[in-house]
Amino acid sequence: MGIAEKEIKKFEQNRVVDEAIFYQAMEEIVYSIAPLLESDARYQKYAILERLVVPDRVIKFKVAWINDKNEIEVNTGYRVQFNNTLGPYKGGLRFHPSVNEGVLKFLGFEQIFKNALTGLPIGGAKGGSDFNPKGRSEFEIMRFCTAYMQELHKYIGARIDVPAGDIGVGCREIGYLFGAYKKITATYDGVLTGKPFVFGGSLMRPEATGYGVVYFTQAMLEMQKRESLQGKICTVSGAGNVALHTIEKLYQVGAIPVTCSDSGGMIYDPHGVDLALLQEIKNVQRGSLEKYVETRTGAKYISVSEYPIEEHPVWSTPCYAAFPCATQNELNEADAKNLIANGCMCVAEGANMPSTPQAIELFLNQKISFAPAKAANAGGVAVSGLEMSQNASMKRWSFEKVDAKLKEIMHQICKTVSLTALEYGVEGNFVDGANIAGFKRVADAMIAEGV
Ligand code: NDP
Ligand code: 2IT
Repeated sequence: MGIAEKEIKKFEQNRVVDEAIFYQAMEEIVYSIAPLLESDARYQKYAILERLVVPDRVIKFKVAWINDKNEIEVNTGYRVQFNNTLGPYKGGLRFHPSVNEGVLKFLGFEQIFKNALTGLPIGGAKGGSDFNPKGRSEFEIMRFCTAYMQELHKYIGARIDVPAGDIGVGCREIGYLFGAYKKITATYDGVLTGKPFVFGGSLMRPEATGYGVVYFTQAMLEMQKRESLQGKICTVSGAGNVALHTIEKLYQVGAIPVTCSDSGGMIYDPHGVDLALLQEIKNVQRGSLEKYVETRTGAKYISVSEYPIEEHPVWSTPCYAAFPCATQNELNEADAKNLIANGCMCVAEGANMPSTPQAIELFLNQKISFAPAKAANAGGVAVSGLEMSQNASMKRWSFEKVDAKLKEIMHQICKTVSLTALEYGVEGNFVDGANIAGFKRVADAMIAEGV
């Protein structure tokens, strides 16, 4: 390929604003809230939906930085500030090569309703970059974060917009981003959440999303008079922050998580995955899951190149409850059929929108206890909200205090979602329950704030 073609290809890659994923998220909400729009004319009169589906602003910028070979690399940075009716914009940053405006619009849109469900004063946003952190040195990550913040700092603030982590952005990256913000602006405030504990992070923020998913699942199963997770085989996808803390909490409640996965493949360990080994491989070595079977010889590693077309073998593993914790659309109709055929009774979404609409339809039709992401994984952003409270009051809370509050919030969300579903004639449908309850809270506040 000649230099001109190479340059054109680079432009091509950056050209598309693929909104399909955003439409998927939007359609689900619109179908769920249709009965509400019909029953209450105010929502149409004040054009709530028309106003909600358009972000307040999409900030897109260049991030030029220098890699370890002294070469200049250029990435695209974004922040989608979707809606700040309930409080400052709030939502994570994702560093992954698949990031584009459409992906961040879907995530930011979902975040509005998720954050509303927590009952905390936080609006909805999402941001990130198409930067791929894989294989980068610590200093490259640091330089990228500094360059990214060089632009982002203009648009955020403790009372304006408070980013946090998501895929590819954990405690380490938040630390570098915070350090850069502090140096550029000469201010020390809670402008990001998920910070390391030593400079203002909340205890339990790293654990919050995964623990919250399990708390929500326990509450849902109890409410629906289903057997608890105790002694049950569970399947989990992903091997990042959310997956590992879901696995940790599953063990604590007596369940047996037997799978996990990353972008290269999956592990099936019939006696339960070895969490300490996983933490060593993913958090310390930052390596591939393939290494797991070098130590745990009784476990099986299946590489993505061996996956059957259209199916993800995590979901053909028999289980009582399944926890998709990797990424969007990772569980499709064929996977849902496999889960149901193997006796799965419960699916709880740790990732954002991991199940396709066809998979969700099957779960709901089959009366599977289904916990949608915006309710089930709200524990992460809820503890981010608690971190903002701690920062604003210059206080630190104990692990036990944050854990108790997280549990209370997850139970409260479960109750709200269940009661809302009942009130709108779709008992047990937590998808509609979550969408209606989240929408209503934001919509009523939008009406009260005026246009
Ligand atoms: P991490 O970066 O810590 O982990 C992501 C995991 O998912 C990794 O194992 C990664 O594999 C895998 N993964 C990511 N993208 C893909 C892909 N396209 N195909 C296959 N595997 C993939 O992220 P988190 O655990 O923080 O996030 C996981 C999910 O949870 C996301 O949907 C996120 O939006 C959601 N979430 C996160 C919250 C948080 O507090 N962090 C809060 C609420 C939701 P590999 O290591 O090989 O890249
Ligand atoms: O999707 C999510 O809720 C997150 N990535 C966490 C957002 C936050 O602000 O803590």
